[in-house]
Amino acid sequence: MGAKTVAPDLTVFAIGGDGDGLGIGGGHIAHAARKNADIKYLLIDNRVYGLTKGQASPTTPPGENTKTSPFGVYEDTLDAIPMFLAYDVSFIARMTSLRVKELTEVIKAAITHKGMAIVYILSPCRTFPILDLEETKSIFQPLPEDYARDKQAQGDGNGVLDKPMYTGSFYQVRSRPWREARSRDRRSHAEHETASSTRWRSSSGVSRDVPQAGSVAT
Ligand SMILES: Cc1ncc(C[n+]2csc(CCOP(=O)(O)OP(=O)(O)O)c2C)c(N)n1
Repeated sequence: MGAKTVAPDLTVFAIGGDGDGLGIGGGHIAHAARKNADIKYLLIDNRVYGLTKGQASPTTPPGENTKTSPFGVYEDTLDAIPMFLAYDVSFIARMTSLRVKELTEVIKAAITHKGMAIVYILSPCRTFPILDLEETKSIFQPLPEDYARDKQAQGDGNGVLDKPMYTGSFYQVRSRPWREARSRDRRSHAEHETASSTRWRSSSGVSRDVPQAGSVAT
């Protein structure tokens, strides 16, 4: 969000894994979503903490043996799509790295979208093959044409273990103001207020003197 703030004309991507986006740094998504920051987040899910050599992540399926689950994962799996819907992320899509052309189209749509876009990409890891390559190829199906791309769809067949696993855009809100526009409007409003009055007024009606620019508050 910092990069977008200083260079609003840039298309800004954030790219990370399931461990990063849903575990270690998962708390950030809620806040980027409520600001509707105009960033494109590619969350690449290989169902494991790969770089650190194979620990269970929030999306490692139950029963899977990993470095941190020698007797098999016993937790339930985190379902990212319903979570993004609950956060009101304004563009949500799921695709797989095994379908490069469709993935390219989804990423293009995410770039065109004004506001926060998450492209959730299922991507089997060759070193820690929790997502089996052939199985992954066979379980994906395009989202049905009549799929309701609204909040009613929350949690409905979008689970991380559901089969078939649908790919495509689950949700898109076009009319919500995005963070950079809101902050620009807010700033120009505040500058106008400051120019016309030296008194600060809270929304509850309390007011007090505000020092002029360059003066020293006592
Ligand atoms: C706050 C924090 N904790 C731990 C790490 C160490 N770390 C670096 S990569 C990584 C695994 C990330 O896994 P994932 O996001 O699933 O990506 P993958 O390596 O599988 O592509 C961890 C735990 C870190 N970089 N930052």
